[in-house]
Amino acid sequence: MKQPARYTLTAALPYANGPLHIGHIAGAYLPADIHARCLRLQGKEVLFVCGSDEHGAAITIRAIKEGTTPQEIVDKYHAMMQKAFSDFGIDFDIYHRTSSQLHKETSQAFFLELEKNGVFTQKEEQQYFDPEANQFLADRYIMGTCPNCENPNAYGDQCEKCGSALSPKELKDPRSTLSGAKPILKPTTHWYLPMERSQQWMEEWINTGMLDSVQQHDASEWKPQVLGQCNSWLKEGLRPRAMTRDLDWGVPVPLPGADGKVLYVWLDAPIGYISATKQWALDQGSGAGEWEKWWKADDTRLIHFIGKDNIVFHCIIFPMLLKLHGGFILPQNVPANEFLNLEGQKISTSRNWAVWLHEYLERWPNRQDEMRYALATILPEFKDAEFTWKDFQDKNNNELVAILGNFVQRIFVLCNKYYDGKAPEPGAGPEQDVELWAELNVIPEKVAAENDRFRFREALASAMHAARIGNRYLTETEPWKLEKTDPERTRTVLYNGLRICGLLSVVLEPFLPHTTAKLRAMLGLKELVWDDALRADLIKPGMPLAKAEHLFKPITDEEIAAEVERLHATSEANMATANTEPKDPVPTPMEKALVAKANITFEDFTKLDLRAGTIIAAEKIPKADKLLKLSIEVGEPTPRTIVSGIAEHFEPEAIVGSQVLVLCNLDPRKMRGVESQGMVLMGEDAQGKLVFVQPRSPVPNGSEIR
Ligand code: B3M
Ligand code: ZN
Repeated sequence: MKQPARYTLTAALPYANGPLHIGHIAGAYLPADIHARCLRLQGKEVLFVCGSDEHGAAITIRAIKEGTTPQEIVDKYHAMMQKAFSDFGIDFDIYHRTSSQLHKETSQAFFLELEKNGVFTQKEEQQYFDPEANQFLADRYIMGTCPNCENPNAYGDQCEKCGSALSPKELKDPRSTLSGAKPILKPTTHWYLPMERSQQWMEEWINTGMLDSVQQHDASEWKPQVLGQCNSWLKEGLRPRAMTRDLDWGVPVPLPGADGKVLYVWLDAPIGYISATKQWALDQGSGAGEWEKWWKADDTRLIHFIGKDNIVFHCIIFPMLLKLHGGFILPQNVPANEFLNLEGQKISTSRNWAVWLHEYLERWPNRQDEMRYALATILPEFKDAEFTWKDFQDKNNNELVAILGNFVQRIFVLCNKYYDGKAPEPGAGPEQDVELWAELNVIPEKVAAENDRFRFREALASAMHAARIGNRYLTETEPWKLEKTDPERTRTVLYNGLRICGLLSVVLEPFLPHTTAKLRAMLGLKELVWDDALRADLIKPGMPLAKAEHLFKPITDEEIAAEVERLHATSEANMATANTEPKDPVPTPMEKALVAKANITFEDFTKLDLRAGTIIAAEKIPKADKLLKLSIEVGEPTPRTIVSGIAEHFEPEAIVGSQVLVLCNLDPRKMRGVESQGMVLMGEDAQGKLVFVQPRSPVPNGSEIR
């Protein structure tokens, strides 16, 4: 693979049909922004593009609901999202929109090139038509009863209750969402992308990174859940997919005989990344071809930041279109995030169970970094994560205030007190504090490496570690006492402290840009670059320092209670005026445990060696209150020894003879000197007492559980 000369970073174009909430931010925009900022600081050439997705049924349906036109909807929400992103410090190079003329031209030209390359097939099919609204009904324009779970409010493309993918004709009792009328079938012609023709190279490209015998990416760097989703799609076999729709809102299909047809929104939207790049190049005043290197040069690294619901579009369909068009590079990585839940429930727009970004910014003015921090520490990088206001408070009070703010505050207070607000001259003895700097010197490198691997939670933890080290150093050296006995050493300590502030103002910048700007201003430093973090002369003795200032202030229990109350109140108010929209089911605590884990493939499941067994002996392990040593017959010549943490729930004698389910291929593990060769599966009853998971009627020991 070529060394990258530049990075094209994209963040999913949000539909301009509603405001942004913190789930969107944690899914795509914050990680993308952290990545972009971190690369830019390292002097890398970066273009970070985004914009509003202004086409598709998501928009027109919203317009119907609000009793207005699609144009008004997109104008309203585009402006709102653009402002919220900018106020929150998401630093796009351009935030464009797909309703622009430039985008229309770009996506039409793209479509025509595909048509010229013979990529599409045309097919006439019977499709649902609303005789009252006089319109074909695509995707979400049609609702009916799910054939799988009987949910009466399933959409034409998906049932949100059971999650199954549907096609409109599978729905029972279909109805039009436009008029409520019973739709009729009418023939219509569409342009299809025969995806099956690309099955082979697609499989190879995704899983090995090889394309036309060139190594394009390292598949081991792709997240397992991204590869998993792609492969489960590929395994089902790619099928033709319609790339046009009968709609009057969208980019018109630029061909004769295609009146009333527009490009499918998932063809149109990703091309929005390209048209945004073109607009950016125009805004720069650079030549007409300037945009091309960001999409065509083989030393450009293209990375798409998205949420997990957009994986197949960015990993399979868009790359396929780029390749079939020709001349474009394919994404190097698609580090999709999982979902963020909120206070124990799925975020839901329809139930207003959300923290809306623009409202947060209003209610918490100038507290962007507090939310950026709380979200960055819980990014759903590998599995769903959960935001709670309590955690937001804890992260602020226990980390931002107590660790980062406190450290900076102490350094500035002491420098103001002892040195009249100037940086001190360090005392002699460079051999001092060698260990301190050995620990600090590796931090920028670590943060950068974790950023490269899209491990932003770890990167943030590594950056914050510098503040922890700083606090520990102050606790050990106690400069406030030392000043009386050893002013020279005190000067060194506080000089080191200022250098750590400088270091923090660089390595925390990708995460907390508002705070680091403040911190740099306190230090009297201008814009910094990554390499400045460790520059020995960053802090010049004698340079003036600002007055000590608290970078963060504690958040009270009352403030948090008000937020939680607000969430419940607005969401319940919304439910009282409930409309016909399907509701996301509220998960019980047990369901919560389930949704918190990422999907696995069937293959993953088959890796488990699960068997039925019978406990033939049980005894307490001396000096271990919780552990029982069990002997379990699982159909092998000798019984297995399994150490289980159930001693507080069962008397050993009482369980001998019980049939249980055993995970047999768990790595053996020694506990209290006894090797445990597996694990007994347990459940919990309503009182929290452990119970065995047992077959309903006895089965032979060793029977496979599947
Ligand atoms: N607008 C879906 C979404 O907002 C869609 C993404 C387009 S990315 C090119 O989740
Ligand atoms: Zn269903």
